[in-house]
Amino acid sequence: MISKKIESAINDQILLEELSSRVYLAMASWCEVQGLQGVANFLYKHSDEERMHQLKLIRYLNDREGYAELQALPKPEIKCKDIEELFTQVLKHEQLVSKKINDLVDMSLEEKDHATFNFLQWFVSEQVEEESLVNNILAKIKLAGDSKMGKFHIDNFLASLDD
Ligand code: OFO
Repeated sequence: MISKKIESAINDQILLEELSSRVYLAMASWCEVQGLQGVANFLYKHSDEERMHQLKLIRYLNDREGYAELQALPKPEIKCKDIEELFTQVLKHEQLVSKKINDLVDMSLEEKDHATFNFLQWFVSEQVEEESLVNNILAKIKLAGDSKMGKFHIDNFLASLDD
């Protein structure tokens, strides 16, 4: 049986993962209409991954006799002039998610909920991978520069990533 405090914090994380999925979906659509199909495909896949994270949390909470309750989502606003700005926003978002996961881990220890602590370790590792991936993409974008050829290379590079 999970405590009400942890149930509520996991429900907040479920909302954040769903929001991540939606933000990346909106970003993918924005890239697609700019002709950046490789970047769009990468973000569509990333959006699906976030949906899987949400589902993982939902099923864990329900398995622990909690109740995963969905909440309303805000409309994602895409405000960026280029893909460097877009991936800078992705990095900031992932850093926020990492912080929230760390807060949840802290709470699980405070509450002596070892099952939740153990469950969250997957998310801790996943966030390390995601931040590293986005940092790598940003470094490549900076290397490629502003030229049309640079954008073309980045689009191909992201199309080749398995995410
Ligand atoms: Fe859910 O891993 Fe990124 O945010």
